[in-house]
Amino acid sequence: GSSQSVASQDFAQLKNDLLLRAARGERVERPPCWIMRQAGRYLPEYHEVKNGRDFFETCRDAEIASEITIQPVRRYAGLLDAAIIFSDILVIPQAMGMKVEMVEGHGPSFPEPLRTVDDLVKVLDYEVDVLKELDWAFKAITLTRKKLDGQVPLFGFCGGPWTLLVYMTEGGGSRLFRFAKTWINEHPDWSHKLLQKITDVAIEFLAQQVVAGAQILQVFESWGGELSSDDFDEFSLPYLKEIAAKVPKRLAELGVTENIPMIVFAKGSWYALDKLCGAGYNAVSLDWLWNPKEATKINDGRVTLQGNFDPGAIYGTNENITKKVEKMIKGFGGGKQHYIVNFGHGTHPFMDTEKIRFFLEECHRIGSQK
Ligand code: 1CP
Repeated sequence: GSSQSVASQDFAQLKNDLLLRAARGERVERPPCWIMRQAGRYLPEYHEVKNGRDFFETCRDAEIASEITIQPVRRYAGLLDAAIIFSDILVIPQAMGMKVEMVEGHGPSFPEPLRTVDDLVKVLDYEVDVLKELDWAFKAITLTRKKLDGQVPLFGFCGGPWTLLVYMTEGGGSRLFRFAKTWINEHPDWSHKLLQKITDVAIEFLAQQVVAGAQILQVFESWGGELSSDDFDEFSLPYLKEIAAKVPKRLAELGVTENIPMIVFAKGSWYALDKLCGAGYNAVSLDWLWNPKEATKINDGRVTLQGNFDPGAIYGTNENITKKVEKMIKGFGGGKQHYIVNFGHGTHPFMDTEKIRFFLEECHRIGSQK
């Protein structure tokens, strides 16, 4: 608690606040740039530091997690306008008492997913002490913020409640969503109880990440697009709104006086863009399926839009990247207001780091044009 607030006063002055200004809706000299999943996977220096160690062990080691977080900022010096703490959305289920393993080359796996009402009741009854269970995450954030020395702001993040319900019930990534869909269609009331519990933990987790040193927050509702529009309105949107409404209140209680920008990414939930623009977030992140002009029209100047370069275009030629960057930035109105450059989803392990550099350079060049 209070020792962390004291520590936050020792942080260096932020030298590059472009992303915070753009997220708050101010006019900027060029659009800020960062990439979803910029830390890890495709970076050789990540695999070197990770050195075959278990994924969550790596996250829990503040020295290693902070090093991995800073690697892309160092490699792409001057091209990235934010860092994102190296961690995972599945640390909330872990804090809620569930076991989660990261299987090398496969992804997350829960040995005991929630399949019966009894399983679910156990999780509902588990008392979560966020500060204690996620203590390692706060330490990693504080150390990273210190090491960043004000170069760029640091993102804290969490998973959206529906996306976390999917992992907790499916036991990992999914194609059919058999178990998650069974829960919401057979037991909507129990599903809501779980979503509420996840939401409560997410609010505290996000607020405490800020106390520890995070300067901007993103909520990843990565499986949003698996819900119908009506089901999104029932099982995702209310919880995303609650997070946006309650994090600032919790921050005020914790003595944080700055206005911390919040971004929501609901992958695949195209039908919900209008509602998401009014959900209380400063910015809405878009997947690459969106036509920037259409999204800009629907937004109508309410929030900042973030996105939405097709990560797959990194596999193509430089000429093709240039053409697509140009279309994207122009489509979002030129990028001087209400826009943050990002991928429409994360990097892949096979991506060429020099192509990503070229992408970032082009975003700077084209985004700076009058
Ligand atoms: O670079 C960064 O963005 C910082 C760290 C970060 C973030 C923000 C990681 C590290 N994961 C995440 C978020 C995350 N994790 C999301 C939301 C964003 C998205 O949609 O991509 C999701 C869905 C997860 C779950 C997860 N963790 C997956 C996806 C599995 C599936 O179901 O498709 C995977 C493969 C992981 C492992 C993971 N997390 C992060 C990394 C670098 C890795 C790969 C681990 C490795 O191979 O070493």
